[in-house]
Amino acid sequence: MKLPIPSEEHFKAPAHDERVTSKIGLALAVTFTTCFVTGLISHLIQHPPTWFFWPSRPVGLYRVTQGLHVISGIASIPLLLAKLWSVYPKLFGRPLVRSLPHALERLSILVLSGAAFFELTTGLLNVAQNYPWGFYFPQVHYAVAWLAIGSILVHVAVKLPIIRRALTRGTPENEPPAAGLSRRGFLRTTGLATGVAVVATAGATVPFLRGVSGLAWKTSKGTQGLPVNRTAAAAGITWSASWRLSVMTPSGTTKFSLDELRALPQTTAELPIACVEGWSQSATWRGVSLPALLKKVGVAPGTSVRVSSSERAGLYGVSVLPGEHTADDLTLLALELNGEVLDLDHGFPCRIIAPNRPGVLQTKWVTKLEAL
Ligand SMILES: Nc1nc2c(c(=O)[nH]1)N[C@H]1C(S)=C(S)[C@@H](COP(=O)(O)O)O[C@H]1N2
Ligand SMILES: [Mo]
Repeated sequence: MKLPIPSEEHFKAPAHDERVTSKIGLALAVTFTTCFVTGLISHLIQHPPTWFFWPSRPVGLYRVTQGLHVISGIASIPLLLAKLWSVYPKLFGRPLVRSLPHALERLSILVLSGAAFFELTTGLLNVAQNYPWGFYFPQVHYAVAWLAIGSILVHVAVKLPIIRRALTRGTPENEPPAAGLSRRGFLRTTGLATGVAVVATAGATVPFLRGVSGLAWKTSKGTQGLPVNRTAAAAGITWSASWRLSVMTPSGTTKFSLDELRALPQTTAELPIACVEGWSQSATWRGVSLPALLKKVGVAPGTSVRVSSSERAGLYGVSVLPGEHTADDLTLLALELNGEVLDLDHGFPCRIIAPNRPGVLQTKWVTKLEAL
């Protein structure tokens, strides 16, 4: 028996109505734009061009932008699936290609869906700290983000007349009730699925949702009440009493033993670790304030400083503190966490903790500071 090939005309369910597609598209535009902008901010902080400025206050701003990045990304997943469901009958539109503009439009939708899907799945796997690929995630995720946002802009521009028509047209008075799930039902289900996805994961970064987010895998259960991303064992870190911190300036190198650092005035600060992988948590840190340490070796606070750790391999053993941060008294070379000497997993003997920065730049196991 030969099955009839369905055509676009066979799909009459209300979920495929252009008003549904447009409403979900509007929600998707909001979540995707939020995700793009916050992702761009995160990228710029980690790879700052000369024109870029990121303040050191408010201390939790990055925690908010990166939290929004992950939450808007997660919200986009059910929205994208619903949108694709809503428009998939178009796949059966015949003829396949009507004209050159039509062919281009179809191609752009292919690029758009592919790029959006790629961003959402790689982002989700990144949040789950699962890297089943051979490429360097941040670069590829960043490059494809431009592809996605560019094709979204083209798509919206091309569809603007339909979107406008669909969003301004009310429900006709005498519309016959359609079979199956209603338009409103489909929209409500989509909204519910989006809400559930967000609530299930947002506890990784939103404190009051911690108890209800079943999928918030990083919690305060880590050592000293704070999750650990890379353990000392994984980073191959051991410590010996001969450890010294080297502070290098144009006029020479000063070395500090751990006891000498402990003897300096100590500052306490409540600061979050906000990991680019989507979890964040606040903690109480205590240590030597960086501007004070710089003054001690004759360097003006506000000079940028390269921080190196004793980690030989790995991508996160070195970071650069920009001037805004080396001038801020809350930027610490921390020796204590939540009232205890830093655990080796949190960077013993000392680590950088600075306000309003991505976790990946909060270098642990510091051995060297260089005034640049
Ligand atoms: N030397 C070094 N510092 C590092 C890392 C690392 O791999 N090596 N990981 C960073 C990342 S990605 C994060 S989120 C924070 C986590 O700090 P925690 O383990 O104390 O919570 O440390 C940062 N500092
Ligand atoms: Mo991180």
